[in-house]
Amino acid sequence: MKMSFRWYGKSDPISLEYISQIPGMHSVVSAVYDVKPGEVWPEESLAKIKADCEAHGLVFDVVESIPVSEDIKLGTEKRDEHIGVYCENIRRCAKYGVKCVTYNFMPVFDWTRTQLDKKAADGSTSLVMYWDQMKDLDPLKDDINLPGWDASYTQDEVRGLIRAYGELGEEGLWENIEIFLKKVIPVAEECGVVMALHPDDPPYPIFGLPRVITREANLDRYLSIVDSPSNTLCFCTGSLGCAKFNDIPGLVRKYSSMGRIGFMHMRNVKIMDDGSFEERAHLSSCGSLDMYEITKALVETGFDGYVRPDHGRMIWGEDGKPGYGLYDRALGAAYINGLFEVCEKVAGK
Ligand SMILES: [Mn+2]
Repeated sequence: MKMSFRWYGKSDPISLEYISQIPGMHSVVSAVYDVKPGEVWPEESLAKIKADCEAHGLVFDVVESIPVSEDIKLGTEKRDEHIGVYCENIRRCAKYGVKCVTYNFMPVFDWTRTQLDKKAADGSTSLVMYWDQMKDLDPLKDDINLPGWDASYTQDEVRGLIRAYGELGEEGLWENIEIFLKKVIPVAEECGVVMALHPDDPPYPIFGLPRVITREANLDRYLSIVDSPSNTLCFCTGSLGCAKFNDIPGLVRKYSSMGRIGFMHMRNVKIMDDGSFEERAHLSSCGSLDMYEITKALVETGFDGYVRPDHGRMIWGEDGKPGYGLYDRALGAAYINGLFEVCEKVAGK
């Protein structure tokens, strides 16, 4: 596996120097963040990220994300143009050494939490989703500003999008996924790029929006639409793992043995009795996921893709982008490195 770390570019308070000081760090996961979905990424921006990473002994070979525009997801009249731009962005990334491109198919909102700085007993903070804070919210009636939601939409635009997705429904979304994959995967194959689909977070419908990247049957369906080694999952343990119906080590073993995991997001999550969840430290004993079994499944199936520690807590007085501080993610990377070393030695690798 290749250990990696997400970096938000020059505006990220965490420097590439700090990232390079984390033991075993190989790859930087980044993107051109100042271009809207549906627009072409300037080559100079990609060249700059590549050069900055190389100056610190790191490799820029994973992109997270090239966003899929709402026009592609909804299948509007701009769809073909946006898919063309998407393919061009894959070609440009490949030209600058990118091997893996992450993306998702979540309608409107990338992820949903009710609080980004929930304080634990030890004083650390993390992202949480509590159902008692969600259950009475109706974005079609009320103005809602949940943390992390795209503030560039007005409440009326959000309502318009929610209605459009309501009309599209799950099968409509699947049709648009199929059109996208059939155009994009051949381009990725040509360029030697692996596309890695991030699951929906959390993996069930929110506010009636269709969300389909949620469970085994749907992951199977997604991968079978274009049966190619370039059509893979970004297997996010915390996203799929906040639903009890997903057996995470079992799914990792299955998809890794098929060669269909391009990228692993590794983090732990604690599922509460009512289905609410809290992001926790990476260690197995801190949450509901068995991180050892997950790593063992990867090692025993010969996984050779990218791994990154996903969201961390805020600890040691650090202040910054929720989930994306330095300290707890660096602890996560060190822990995951340890798990891999043990599993590889036990497996005689
Ligand atoms: Mn993730």
